Amino acid sequence: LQTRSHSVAIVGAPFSKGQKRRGVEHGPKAIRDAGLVERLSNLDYPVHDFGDLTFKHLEKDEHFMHVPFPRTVGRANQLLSGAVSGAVGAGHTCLMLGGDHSLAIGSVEGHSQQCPDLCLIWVDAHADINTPLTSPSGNLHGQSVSFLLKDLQNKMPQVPGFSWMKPFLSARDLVYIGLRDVDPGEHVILKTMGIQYFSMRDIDRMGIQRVMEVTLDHLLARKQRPIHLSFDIDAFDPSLAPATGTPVNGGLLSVMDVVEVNPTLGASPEAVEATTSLAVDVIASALGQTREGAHVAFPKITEPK
Ligand code: B3U
Ligand code: MN
Ligand code: MN
Repeated sequence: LQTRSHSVAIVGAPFSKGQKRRGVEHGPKAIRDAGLVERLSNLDYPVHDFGDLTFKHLEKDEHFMHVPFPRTVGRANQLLSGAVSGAVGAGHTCLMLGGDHSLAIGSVEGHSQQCPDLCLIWVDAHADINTPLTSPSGNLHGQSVSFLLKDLQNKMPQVPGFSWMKPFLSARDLVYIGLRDVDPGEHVILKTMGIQYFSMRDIDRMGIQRVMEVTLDHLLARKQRPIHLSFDIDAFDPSLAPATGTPVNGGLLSVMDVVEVNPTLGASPEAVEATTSLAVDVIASALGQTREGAHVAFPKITEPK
């Protein structure tokens, strides 16, 4: 029997300018329509849905090198940062629904306003750690982590739109899970900075249970602290689902991002529904749903009259 100490705040971020395909801005609606609020309520969480943020596309927003929409992405993240900071400051566990993964810049930054000692678990097929100078595509959703890391500061150019923030995260406060598509420049960054990561191959070899043990040991052995879980749906492999369940056991999950759900890319309505219900499953297991079911309050085994 368990009552939740935390409430969950939902922040929708319908934004897609961190990459070139449109459609991912419909992610928040698609995930809500897949029954998110009901699932969270079934887990006994008080849910506060803050609705969707409204993002502006800035008129004058020339490329920076080959990076499209830098000011628009910077401004969106500044707005999101304030929303996440507000939700965490009010005592909620914050669930950020994207939108593309460039939004993690603002989400993690806003979280750090309230919890400067946070650590970051990045579940993704990609490392999203290109700098504008190493990025093959220019897309900011493949560069989010480079904006957060103190240790990369001297490799980062001044990107217009991001003067409101400073990098704050140490390389040792970050662990990747699920990598399977890393660019050459990213690989050098991971290796030279000594960042802990588990590729899909590592998960096959070690098993997800062991991967989570090592991850949490790496991040929490020195001290218990809030966890930011940034979950890119393109990471998804059924073996990763149990991984989301672990941080909550210690009650440490503080902010979770669920990003890159693009309902316009599904080949059929069934394919779209498969992805959105996967997103809801991942959120529910991150928030404590277990295989044996939800721990809703159930005071007494019913007796026959
Ligand atoms: N690493 C590549 C590709 C990529 C990153 N994230 C996604 N794709 N989804 C890049 O563009 O930086
Ligand atoms: Mn990503
Ligand atoms: Mn990805």
